[in-house]
Amino acid sequence: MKTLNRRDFGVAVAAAILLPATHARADDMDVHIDNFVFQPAELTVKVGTTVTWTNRDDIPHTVVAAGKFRSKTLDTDDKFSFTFTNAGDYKYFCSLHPHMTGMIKVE
Ligand SMILES: [Cu+2]
Repeated sequence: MKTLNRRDFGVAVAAAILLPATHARADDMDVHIDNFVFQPAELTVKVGTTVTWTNRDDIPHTVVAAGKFRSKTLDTDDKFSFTFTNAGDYKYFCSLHPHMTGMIKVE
């Protein structure tokens, strides 16, 4: 029977510690607002994901999904985060520029 040497054991322990953290971080997604467009406009995520919108425009924007979430007015580089705890399609828009729309699909 093969025994783990000291180095293998260290790697196995490090992997066991690091993998869950890496996984949690991968679940967080970003949407940028650039030139009056949500990018990506459509995003598919798993339940429990936190999505963070960042306004990269010089113009204020908001992120609003009727009855679900509503950001304050985001100035340049302001962020808004929402954690999706239920599956479904979340259509959202900018209340200042209603032609700006996006969708988060949570599955
Ligand atoms: Cu806007």
